[in-house]
Amino acid sequence: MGGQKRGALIVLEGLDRSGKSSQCASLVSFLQQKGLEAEAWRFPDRTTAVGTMLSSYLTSATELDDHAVHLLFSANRWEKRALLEGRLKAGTTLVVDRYAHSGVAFSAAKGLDLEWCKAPETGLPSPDLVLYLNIPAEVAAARGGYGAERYEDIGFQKKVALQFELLRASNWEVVDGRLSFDDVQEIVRKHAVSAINKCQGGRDLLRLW
Ligand code: 2DT
Ligand code: MG
Repeated sequence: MGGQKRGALIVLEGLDRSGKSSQCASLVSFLQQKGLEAEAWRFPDRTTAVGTMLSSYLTSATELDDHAVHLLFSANRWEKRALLEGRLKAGTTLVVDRYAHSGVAFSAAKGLDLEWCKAPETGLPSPDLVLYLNIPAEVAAARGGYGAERYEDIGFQKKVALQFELLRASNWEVVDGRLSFDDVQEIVRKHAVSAINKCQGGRDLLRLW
């Protein structure tokens, strides 16, 4: 046991419009109401200098080589690493909307080599739990439609889904994203609480991959 009770690194992944952002917000409120320390995070973090470049790329204000933008997305996680680990060690659970898995899946869907895409993420803190909100691209697209950002296109989202499948690992829980908001919420809460308990019980923080 010992004194250190760290927070859990919980990541929500999935296609655009799979429900990640709403479920992240709901999960953080739920955990805080239970008296736990919890924060909502998201990647890309568009507030940093690197994030500003990513945001301008995503809105198509600028063009960048696919490899270069991949490395910028990764750099955007590395620049937050010290803060992220500090929060976890201080006992705060982080609920993160997208992480390295989106980084790899979106770039590999463009045709970049999967192993090349994974390499720059190596050594980042590994999520204790990845909640993958699984939804067919057609169903996601029908949910009020996409915005105007890059990648918000059914054909591309289907390719992303195939790449996500290749990344599934033992720390993943696949949740049926077609269920009602409340049903998804209940499943998300159950898995999150179990992950937090394991971390408080002394589970080590692991590294990707
Ligand atoms: P949001 O719609 O969640 O703001 O994401 N993306 C995201 C990547 O290509 N690589 C990454 O590392 C991350 C975190 C997914 C904006 C878009 O950016 C994509 C959708
Ligand atoms: Mg988006």
